[in-house]
Amino acid sequence: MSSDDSTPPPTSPARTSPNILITGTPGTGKTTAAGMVADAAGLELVTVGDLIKQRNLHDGYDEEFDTYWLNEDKVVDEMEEMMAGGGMCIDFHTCGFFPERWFDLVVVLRADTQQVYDRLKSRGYKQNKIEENLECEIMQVVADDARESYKSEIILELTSNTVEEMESNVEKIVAFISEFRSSHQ
Ligand code: DAT
Repeated sequence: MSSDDSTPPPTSPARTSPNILITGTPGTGKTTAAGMVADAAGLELVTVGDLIKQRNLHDGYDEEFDTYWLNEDKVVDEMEEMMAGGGMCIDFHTCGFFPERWFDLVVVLRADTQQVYDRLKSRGYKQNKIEENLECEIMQVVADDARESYKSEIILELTSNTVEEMESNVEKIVAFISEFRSSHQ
């Protein structure tokens, strides 16, 4: 064996617990699933939308769409240190700007447009914001972003229309985490 064989590639840092990204259009169930995964597997949960508001990682507020203008550089700088040790469960509705090296599994949640509509409506979203998100789900914007940004082997696309699907999704993700931990000790 040459000495090079023992050097891990720079894209595979020696994490003993994985970093998981749970992404998808708003209303697909990310925050619910991420909370369940973090609880069940003992990962630290970061809801990036909350982090952006709490630490001002934005470029102001967009009145029309009732949202903050994301400052990607500020978010990445803020999260870099917390991602370094592994064991993080990240929840955000867009994904391509995160460094590829951060994640061991990228879960893209999908839901039928009727489900997304009902969930966003009951959250009190304005009509234009609901429509924008429905179009995003129909056009598979987040799934395409994930495919362009991460290796296909680490992407898991899961539907989340029912509570049963959500529970089964959480089980799959938790199984991945257990497997990762036993093979990275
Ligand atoms: P997101 O974080 O993607 O915006 P959420 O986790 O806040 O979505 O879920 C929005 C609402 O829908 C919330 O009331 C929980 C519910 N929900 C999420 N996933 C579901 C599922 N698979 N089945 C039934 N309800 C679900």
